[in-house]
Amino acid sequence: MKKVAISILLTAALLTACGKSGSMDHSMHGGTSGTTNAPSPSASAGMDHSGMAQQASSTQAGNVQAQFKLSGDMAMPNQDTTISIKIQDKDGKPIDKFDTVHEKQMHFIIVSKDLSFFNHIHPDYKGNGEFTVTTQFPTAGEFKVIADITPTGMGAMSKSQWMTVQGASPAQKSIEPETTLTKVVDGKEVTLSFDHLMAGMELNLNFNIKDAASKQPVTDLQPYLGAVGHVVILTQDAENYLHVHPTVEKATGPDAKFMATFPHSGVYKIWGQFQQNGKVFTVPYVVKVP
Ligand SMILES: [Cu+2]
Repeated sequence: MKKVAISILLTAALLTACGKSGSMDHSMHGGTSGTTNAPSPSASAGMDHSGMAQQASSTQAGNVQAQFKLSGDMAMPNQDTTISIKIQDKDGKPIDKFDTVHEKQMHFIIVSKDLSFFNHIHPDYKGNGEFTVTTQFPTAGEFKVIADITPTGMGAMSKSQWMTVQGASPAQKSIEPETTLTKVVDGKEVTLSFDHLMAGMELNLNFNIKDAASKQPVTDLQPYLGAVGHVVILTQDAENYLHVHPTVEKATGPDAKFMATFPHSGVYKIWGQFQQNGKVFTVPYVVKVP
């Protein structure tokens, strides 16, 4: 009797936790620490799915696994590489229904180990739990691939895997926190600000976008993936993936506002993606969260 009561209590607590972050589609995923998912130099790209990040969260992420596989034997820099992502339950049975979130059933992020390379693409759904995407890696070395999905009824979650691209890796760039969060990309001057920058609580991010030459506010942003923009945040080690959502979806600039929760203090890289004149531009930042 007592056991039943405890389990009901636990369920209630979990439901509450879900409700809180569930209202924001992918608000934040990922356990905060202890994911030992270090790249193994010998592992050929993604053949080993045992090292995949199992990120605990308020979703049913623990009941879902992803197998990342290359169609060929190995990944080479600057060559078309097809990756298959199979989504299964914990018994290996395909999960075949996915919610469309921000116009896609899967958002797929690729970053280099030093986070200097970022790519955000959308695999095609082949049915029966399998997605595929063809892309190119820019260099040799370690890359993290992250699949962001919402299996129907199971909540938003992300699954990731380190992949090795063959050849001699270029030198790693250092990831230094920036004090000035103003960047110029593709003729736009974009300034990131926070209402309060601290770990463990929800905060607001604002991207203010000007024309870099005229300093005039940009007011003609176009919807990108159904919203004013798309923001991805990763911890410095790429182990934690935060997916952030706009607070005002239909904005057109000069401000683009988002909400996120940094799970712990540390260094994070943030990519804001926006669209103007039919072209997407990506603005990166590195911040230290106290
Ligand atoms: Cu996407």
